[in-house]
Amino acid sequence: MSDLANVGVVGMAVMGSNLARNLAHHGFKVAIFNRTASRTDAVMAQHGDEGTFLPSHTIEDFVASIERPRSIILMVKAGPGTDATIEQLLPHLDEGDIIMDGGNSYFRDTIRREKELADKGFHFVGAGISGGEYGALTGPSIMPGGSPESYKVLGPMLEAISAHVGDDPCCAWMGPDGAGHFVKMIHNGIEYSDMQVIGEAWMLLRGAGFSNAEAADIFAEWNTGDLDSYLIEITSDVLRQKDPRTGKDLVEVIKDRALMKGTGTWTVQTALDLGVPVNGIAEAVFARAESSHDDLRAAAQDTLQGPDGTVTVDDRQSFVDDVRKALWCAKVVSYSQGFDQIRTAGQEYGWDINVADAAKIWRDGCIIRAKLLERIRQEYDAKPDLVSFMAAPSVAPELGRDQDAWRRVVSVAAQSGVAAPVFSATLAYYDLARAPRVNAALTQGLRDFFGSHTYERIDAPGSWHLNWSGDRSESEA
Ligand code: NBP
Repeated sequence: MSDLANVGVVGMAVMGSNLARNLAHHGFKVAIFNRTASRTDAVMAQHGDEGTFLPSHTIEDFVASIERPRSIILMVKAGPGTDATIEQLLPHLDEGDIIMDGGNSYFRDTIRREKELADKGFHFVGAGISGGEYGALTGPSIMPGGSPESYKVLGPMLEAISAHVGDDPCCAWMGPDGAGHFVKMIHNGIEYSDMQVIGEAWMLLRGAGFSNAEAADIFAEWNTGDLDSYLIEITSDVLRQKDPRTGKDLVEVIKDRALMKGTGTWTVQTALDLGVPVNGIAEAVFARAESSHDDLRAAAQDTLQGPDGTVTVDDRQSFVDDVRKALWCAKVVSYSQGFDQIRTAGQEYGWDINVADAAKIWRDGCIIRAKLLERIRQEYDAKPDLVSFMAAPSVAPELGRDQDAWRRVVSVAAQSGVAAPVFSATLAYYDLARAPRVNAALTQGLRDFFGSHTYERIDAPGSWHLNWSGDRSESEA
């Protein structure tokens, strides 16, 4: 048997080291390398006995320690670090070798890198990996994109180390070049809206006088039903946690400024490019931005008036049920928007993404894992060109059933001064989509008035213009 490694991992920070250990736990021989050698040494010192690792301190030795065609996984900080690492590797590689970038790279960078490397005779796989450090170690959700040939080599290894639902691995080929990183980007966009709707529900419960411990119990209860998901589960943990320094609820001593690393912003930027309305995800990104806009908040707190966020509730249990239903509806619509963006991008960029597969591999291992994903999988499996998950035959009646509660919650939030941007934006999206007539008719009339931008008629084909400044006659444009 060869002494060479089956796979190499570059980047021994938290994600790379855990992924390398996961590979080793599954019987793969793993070459490891990190720019700063001490990190490699630390992995060997702490975990070297967990499997077969081949550590190297130089990139030449690292490449030489891997069997051909080589599979090399990059787990380095996304951006210039990824390009720098590829540049260092290239002189030592042979035709047909595979570089997989498992970082959170922007999908357009992945498209560029895939082309550059394909021109040089190498395979480049952009793979989204979700699950955080624990997932990387015990089974993440993996979203690879690249050439089908490279998936033939990498696929069995990635599927082996991924999370599983029954026998189904939470790893599937998403499509060519940037498809994998695109799908991971949408995963993160949905993660933003998921966390925001949970936060909005918490603020409403808090405003109605529920303690954090009581809210934790409510979230735990919700986690036993349709809302069953990892994020709802850990919400209970975070709300129950006491601050080790003061003994207060930890959540009350954490500064209310939400930070971000960019994938939510990319999701919204790309949605705008594609013309896909994802207002739930966008409002979640903007809510984080507003939360950390210190100057704006200080100025507003000094000057702007309104209710103080206290929610007056007659029947506590009915209110809790309403908030649960509003959370469910807003979550369904946010996921629906994200999947619409995947479907549209698949068509627009020629990726032909199997949308059901994206739902399938998010059912476990990743941060947005949720019971809802199995339903999304089933709907797209039954109808791969499904236009909108929220309008699917099994989903629409449930939204119809719960929408009264959703409207009550949005009204109560507005009247009480509790900011609920995703609850309300998703409701507006729902109403805009289902209304037989929307305000766009007047928008087109105004556009034609001031800019001769023309309008379409409901009773005749073509584009039309009214001579607004003259005799107001109509002509075909
Ligand atoms: P970081 O994103 O913190 O990156 C640190 C690693 O990048 C270290 O190994 C560092 O080497 C290496 N690196 C840097 Br920085 N610049 C480099 C360069 N110019 N050349 C070579 N190596 C360079 O690590 P992480 O949190 O483990 O994440 C790794 C990747 O996985 C990232 O792309 C991240 O976005 C993605 N990801 C992270 C999570 C998560 O939960 N953390 C989840 C999913 C995906 P050094 O030791 O020499 O500085």
